[in-house]
Amino acid sequence: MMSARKYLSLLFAFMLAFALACGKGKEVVDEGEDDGALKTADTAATSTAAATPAAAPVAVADAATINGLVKFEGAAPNMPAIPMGADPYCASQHPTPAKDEEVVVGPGGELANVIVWVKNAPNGPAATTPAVLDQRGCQYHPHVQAVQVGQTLQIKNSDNTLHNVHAMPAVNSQFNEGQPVQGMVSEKKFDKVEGTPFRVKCDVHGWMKSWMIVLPHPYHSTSAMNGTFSIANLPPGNYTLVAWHEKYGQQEQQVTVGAKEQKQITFTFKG
Ligand SMILES: [Cu+2]
Repeated sequence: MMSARKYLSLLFAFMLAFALACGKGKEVVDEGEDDGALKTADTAATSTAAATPAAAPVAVADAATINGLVKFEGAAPNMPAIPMGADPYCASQHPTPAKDEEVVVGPGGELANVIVWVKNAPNGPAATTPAVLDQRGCQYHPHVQAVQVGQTLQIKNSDNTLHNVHAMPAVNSQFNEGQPVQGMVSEKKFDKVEGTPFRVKCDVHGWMKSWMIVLPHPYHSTSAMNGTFSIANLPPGNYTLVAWHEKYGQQEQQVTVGAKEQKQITFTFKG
């Protein structure tokens, strides 16, 4: 029974490969007969990605880069320690209690955890690497991020305790999923653009919060502890750059980048 099914699926795979090879004969890489089907499958995958209406050609040779800095002006608020006592495992992961991550200001007055993205960019190539949301030490890593429409989001539980990841988008479908075992990975995708950041929380640990947006392109970044961010491979053009922080809101700047330009941009948020 099983072997018949296996045979049928193999047969189907070969028929599919043959059909694709006929349809795209010119693209089949001629490197011997043994791996012909495999090469054809690769070519088919590439062709599918290139045919996606959202994809636009990017002149990589002319691509510009925006290198930015997010500054914080004023006295940095003192974030309270997170009381993790309700889950002894979580508490045990932080000999020095973890602080609330709502406002993270670096030693030189830089603001971390700001999502920066190009508002009116061409759709750009599809993401080839997954985005990751790790649950570690009963906190989300990263705290904020942008993902691309259709990009795989890997949600990991690196903790030896139960997490329940609860995404609360307004445009995309919500999901609410328990991850009871350390090492579990759930894969999710968002199929619609969602430019207003939404929360991801854990229903077990009330302090666990993360923010996300979903963009149609890869031109986004998140400010690091030293406030820097970088958006690469951007086709030359006139753009609106958006910077969003969960407490201090959203700012925009107009930016023009020429071919191969390395543009320096600074955002300043006031406390
Ligand atoms: Cu949790």
